[in-house]
Amino acid sequence: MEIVVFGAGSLGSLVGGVLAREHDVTLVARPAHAEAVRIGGLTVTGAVDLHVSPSATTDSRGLAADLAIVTVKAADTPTAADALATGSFDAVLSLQNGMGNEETLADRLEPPVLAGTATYGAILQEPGVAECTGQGEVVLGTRTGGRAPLAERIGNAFDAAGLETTVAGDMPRRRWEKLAVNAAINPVTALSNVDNGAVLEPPAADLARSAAWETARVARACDVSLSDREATAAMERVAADTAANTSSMRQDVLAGRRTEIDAINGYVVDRAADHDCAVPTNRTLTALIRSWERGVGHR
Ligand code: KPL
Repeated sequence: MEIVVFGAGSLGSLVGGVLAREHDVTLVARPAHAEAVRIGGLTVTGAVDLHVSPSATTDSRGLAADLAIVTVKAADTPTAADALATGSFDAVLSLQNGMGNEETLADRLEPPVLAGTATYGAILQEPGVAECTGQGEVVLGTRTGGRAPLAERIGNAFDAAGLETTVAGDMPRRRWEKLAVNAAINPVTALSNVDNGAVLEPPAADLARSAAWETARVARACDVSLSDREATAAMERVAADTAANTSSMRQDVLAGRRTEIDAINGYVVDRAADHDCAVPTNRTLTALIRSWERGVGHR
């Protein structure tokens, strides 16, 4: 299968690297990373160990493939969609954090857009080298739920490359579950500058659980069946599997980049307001990260 990974940072490089064992992969990446991959190939270390030679480019326009996997930050989704619209793809799959990305892609693109979640821990160590800091899985399926041959085909292609993949018929629920995972782990680890495993221990554990419970409550208000226990269990499973990982939001803060707070906890706060739900933990975490973003000039 020909696959373009659009936004090959840490997660995109890990996923693209695994897929390149079996498929014809092109990474769309920042200049230094694209150049390093072109010259010396892509190395993945840690829980996944491989060296592959995918194509790599910084030119995101006019690409063609069977599948485009979108792994850009949530705020960059509109720009990614506009660039993808200049190319030709049979399907598009979002493996991004936060809510709203698939809708943005589907509004701007003709090919079918599938929903996906990824719970791997990943860090881009240097140009050309990504580290897998926690085994996770990819879950994918149709955006509104239900089964589709296209999703099965993509799931089989991922499996053939050794990427742990589940094709799910309940993506709306899975997306909220992943939202609870990110709402709990990402801002707590970013604000306290700790690895993901810290949310399993006091004093961070209470805060993380509270963020996950609130997210589950808002999911139910939006008619998505996600219990408090399911949300907490998913968050604790991912935190244990990626205990040594630096969450993507912590990576963003450490690098002085804008975070995905709006698409994660900010989304929970907005949907809570629609349904008159109280979400004090998500509101506080959102305000703290936004305040940091404002202080460094991102707002
Ligand atoms: O999605 C992640 C992230 O860091 O954004 C997890 C799965 C929590 C891994 O750190």
